[in-house]
Amino acid sequence: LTTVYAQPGTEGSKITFKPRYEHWIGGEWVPPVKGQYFENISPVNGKPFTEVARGTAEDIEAALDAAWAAAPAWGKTSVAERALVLHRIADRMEQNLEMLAVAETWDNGKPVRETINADIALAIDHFRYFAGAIRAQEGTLSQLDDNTTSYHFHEPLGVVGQIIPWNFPILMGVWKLAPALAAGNAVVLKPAEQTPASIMVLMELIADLLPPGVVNVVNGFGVEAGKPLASSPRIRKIAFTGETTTGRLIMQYASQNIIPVTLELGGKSPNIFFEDVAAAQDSFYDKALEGFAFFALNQGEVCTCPSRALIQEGIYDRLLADGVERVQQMVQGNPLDLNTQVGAQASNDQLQKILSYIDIGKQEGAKVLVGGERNVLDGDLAEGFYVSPTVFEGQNSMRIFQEEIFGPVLSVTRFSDYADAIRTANDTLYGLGAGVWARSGNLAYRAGRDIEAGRVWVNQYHNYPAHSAFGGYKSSGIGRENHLMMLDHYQQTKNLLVSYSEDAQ
Ligand code: TXE
Repeated sequence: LTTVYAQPGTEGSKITFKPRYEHWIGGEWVPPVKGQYFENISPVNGKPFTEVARGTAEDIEAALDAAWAAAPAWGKTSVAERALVLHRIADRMEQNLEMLAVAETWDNGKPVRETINADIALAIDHFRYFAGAIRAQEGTLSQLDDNTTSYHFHEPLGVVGQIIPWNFPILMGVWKLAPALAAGNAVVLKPAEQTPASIMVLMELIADLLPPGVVNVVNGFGVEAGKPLASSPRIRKIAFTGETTTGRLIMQYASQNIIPVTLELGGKSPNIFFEDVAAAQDSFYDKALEGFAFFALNQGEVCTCPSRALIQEGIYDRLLADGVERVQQMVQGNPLDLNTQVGAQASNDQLQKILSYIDIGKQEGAKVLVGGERNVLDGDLAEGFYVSPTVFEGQNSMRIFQEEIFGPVLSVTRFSDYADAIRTANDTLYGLGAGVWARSGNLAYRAGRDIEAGRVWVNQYHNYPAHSAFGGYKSSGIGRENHLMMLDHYQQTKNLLVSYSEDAQ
């Protein structure tokens, strides 16, 4: 058994992983039909700590059976009852916040100060938000004439499929689960093979709060378990977060069954610093520097990672020098240490991908200002997957400016005027996030509207409140997550057109 503490001896932050996790189907642990398992490795030390059921189409079928058995009754519960269930889940998570945070850190490699303050805290709030949203949702009624009324009802879809990535395993799971459950659907969810354990810890924690079969989790690999789920004629919708190329496949599968798809895909988000941020050396400038350094948050494994910094000429040298200094001060180390700001990459594959992009950047002639290598930590952590936060200076046409690296790697370039800034910002396949730093409200507003991205942060970055819509323009996806508009993605509209006339028409 692997027992992990954030602060050894603190019972509240202790998690003991099971030696083996089966699938979670119909409210029970169910072994995989084919009897196969895979090792789950902690990025913290590069060593296996549990094994996990390796799902196949047969397991997906069993999960769909359980979900379809549960869906009708769940869809008919009152909104008050469903909201109460979501509140109870949130309360249970809150009572176990540190334990969940440590489980997430061990599975994914991210610092525990983030899992405590962001991942798990945001997930809890997400359940609460959708508990409220579903109670406040109303249908519509129009009176077409004296005798004819047109009602619009929201109805659940039935059973939905959800496929999530490894960068925020619990939070991405909850972003999808909370609205789906609030809307009255049953779910089959497939976590990422790199981070299968923490979500199972969550399932075990909330097992008694949900009717069996309302949430089912089948672990496994993309083609073996994800594809049979996404291509099943027995789901009424598929929600996916992951790579853009996988998103294309998901759309193809869904087209066979004519079901709705929501996709949250890659990004290459610009972070634009206009000259007026540096009017004086004050706290606003300091905040902008923090914004510059946000590329390393979550080790850069964030779809909205502000991985391209565009700095206006007049402040270029000063802001870049101060920004690099800020990056040098970042504390990288054991993710379980509460002081650690930058932890480990989620997998060895991801580590290798990032290192290869660092090589590509060097070969392209970009200049390394800080970092640019693997960080080998001492002792037990020597085999963990750590990359030093890296800042490159180069041009927007380079691959390191155009391709998603998904690591703590920032590519910086300069711009002359407003038009140049917007042109460079939009010169990308993607359109997920962007940052604008400016004191002038008019300038910030204009830039916010001119950037082709679903989320533009102004004078802040990496803030994810449940009640702000999140999603991509261009190749970054389809549909939105968060916000009550999300309920639309998990409901269908029933129109009841009624004549109350007693007369023949
Ligand atoms: O993604 P995949 P990977 C980006 C990031 C990263 C790259 C590769 O740049 O380096 O993608 O990561 C499941 N049918 N993002 O390879 O493959 C898979 O099992 C059905 C950005 O991990 O898209 C996992 O559960 N499912 C991103 C999920 O899809 C399939 C977050 C994501 O894996 C499948 C993650 C298939 N054919 C990576 N193939 C973001 N937008 O935040 C794979 N899967």
